[in-house]
Amino acid sequence: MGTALIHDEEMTKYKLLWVDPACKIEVPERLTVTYEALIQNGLTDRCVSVPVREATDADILLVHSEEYLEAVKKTPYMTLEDLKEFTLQYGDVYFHPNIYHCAKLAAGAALQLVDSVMTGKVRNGMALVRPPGHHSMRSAANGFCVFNNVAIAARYAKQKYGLKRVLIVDWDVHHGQGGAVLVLYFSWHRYEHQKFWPQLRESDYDSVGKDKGAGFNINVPWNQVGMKNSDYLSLFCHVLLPVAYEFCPDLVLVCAGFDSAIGDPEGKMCATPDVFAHLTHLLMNLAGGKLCAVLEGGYNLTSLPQSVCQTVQTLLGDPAPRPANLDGPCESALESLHCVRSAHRQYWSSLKHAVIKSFHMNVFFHLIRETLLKAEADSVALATLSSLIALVEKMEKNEVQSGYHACCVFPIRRDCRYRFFFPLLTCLHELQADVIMFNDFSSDLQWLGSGRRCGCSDALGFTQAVLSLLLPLGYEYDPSLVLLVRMSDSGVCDNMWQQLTGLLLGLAQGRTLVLMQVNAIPILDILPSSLLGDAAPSLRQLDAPLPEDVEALERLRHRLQADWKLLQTTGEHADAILINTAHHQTYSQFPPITASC
Ligand code: Q9C
Ligand code: ZN
Repeated sequence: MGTALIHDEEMTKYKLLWVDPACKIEVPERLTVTYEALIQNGLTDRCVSVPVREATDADILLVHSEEYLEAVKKTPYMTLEDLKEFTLQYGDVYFHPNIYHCAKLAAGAALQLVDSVMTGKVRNGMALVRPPGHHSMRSAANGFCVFNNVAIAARYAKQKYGLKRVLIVDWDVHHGQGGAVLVLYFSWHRYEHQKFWPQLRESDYDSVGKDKGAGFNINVPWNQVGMKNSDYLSLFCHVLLPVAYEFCPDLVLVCAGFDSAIGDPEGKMCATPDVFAHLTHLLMNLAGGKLCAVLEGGYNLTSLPQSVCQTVQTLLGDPAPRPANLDGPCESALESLHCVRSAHRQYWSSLKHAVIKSFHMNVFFHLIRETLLKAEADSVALATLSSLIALVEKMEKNEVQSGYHACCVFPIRRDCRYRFFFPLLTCLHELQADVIMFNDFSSDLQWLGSGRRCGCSDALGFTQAVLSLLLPLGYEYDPSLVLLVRMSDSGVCDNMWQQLTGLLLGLAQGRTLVLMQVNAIPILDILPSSLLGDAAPSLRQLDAPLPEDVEALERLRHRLQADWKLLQTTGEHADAILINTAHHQTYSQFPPITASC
């Protein structure tokens, strides 16, 4: 369906006109090098180019006060001295005679992107804008930002298209101040126990939103610099994605700041540009694929363009590169992860069981491998295996990226040349259980959900198992091929299958092989499209999973986390962390408008 790219050279036509060390990194080259890199990589040609427009007063007033807008309107006519003085009333921002024009274009670009996605002209897209937006408040410029582009876009989308649920994912390294406007706002940010700019108490994990908005503000404070790919991906798997799937957004907006990438002078983090391919991919099956990314920060002129290219390439449907050195989250990240999950467990059923710490280990796990290995002896299985090998060889030669194969038995063999990764879904009648088996040939991992409830009635339980168990395992295992087995009696509904397939395409550079039992006919129509990267249909709002299922899942995750670091959600010293929910002090300069959900 296409990917929109919005860019206009006009937004490079303002800059800092005086000496200010705090602002010198926000330069026009940020946009020029980024756009240049997109051209070099042939990505501009593959995108649908959408023109910018100026946001109207009415658009801007969706978020900002009239007094503030009127004040900014005067800046094009100010002298240098007046501009300097005007700037002084705000923090870490500068004005220029052309910045009002650019700020209108930046907000307008975000709105054009929303329109292109909501009218179905494209599936998703990215807007390259200056000035950024997420720090600006109702009546104040701040942190290089004049108007809050994404907050305006969110309100506009709700108003114009009647959307109920908008998810804003702010992966910029700074805490955005404008997210209070609505809906579900997720932000991770360099915090260092409130030592880092903007040093707000309200950026901490226990600021969860107020009144009707409680639980809709998810803050992840990074209390150390140097966070890596593993830290980012575990946050996605164990916090953002479970909540996002439960929230079930109609639209996903990304405050796409790349100062969270390696080499950035502001962020001082160590995540590599390719992690943004995965962050993007993991969001692309929400909201039926409707995702709008709007540039925010990013000041390293090498990692910024590389990260934007990774993002756009993924939006276009290219397979994400194998994630580099996922060695598990660091202790400080785990502490943040644990605190966020604890602070939000009362609002999200997917996090309800987040703080279970000790278990009775007498839960029994059925071994099913023997059952499956019996298939090896079967000649039909061997025939199937040879056609599979032919498919896999094609994949190895890059002739095909993914494939599917219908068969009646499943040849599971130990002696293959590949690091196989088997998420295997089945329903074993004699055991009365749904089974998810992750087989790495050295350990069998199974989650047994309750067998009585199958299909979409337990979609949330299934989703949680996929997000918090299967995905992190998959990322850490780093398979060269994903083999996905669907038995006819798996009891998992088609939508869920498409979600699962879509999410797993982020592994193994998209090399996914689906095996289906032949009588699973209905899936034949839809599977190829999810293998080709089409967005999975949204799951609609899901019922809470059965507590015993979530507990079983948590127990399993707990048992396995000694071997699989990406499954961890608490640090070694987790018991010593004091969850402080007694802070009710807020610092909001931006009157929160109660979330309407
Ligand atoms: N070294 C955006 O990324 N300066 N704005 C902080 C601490 C403000 C960043 C100074 C940084 C604003 C959109
Ligand atoms: Zn930033």
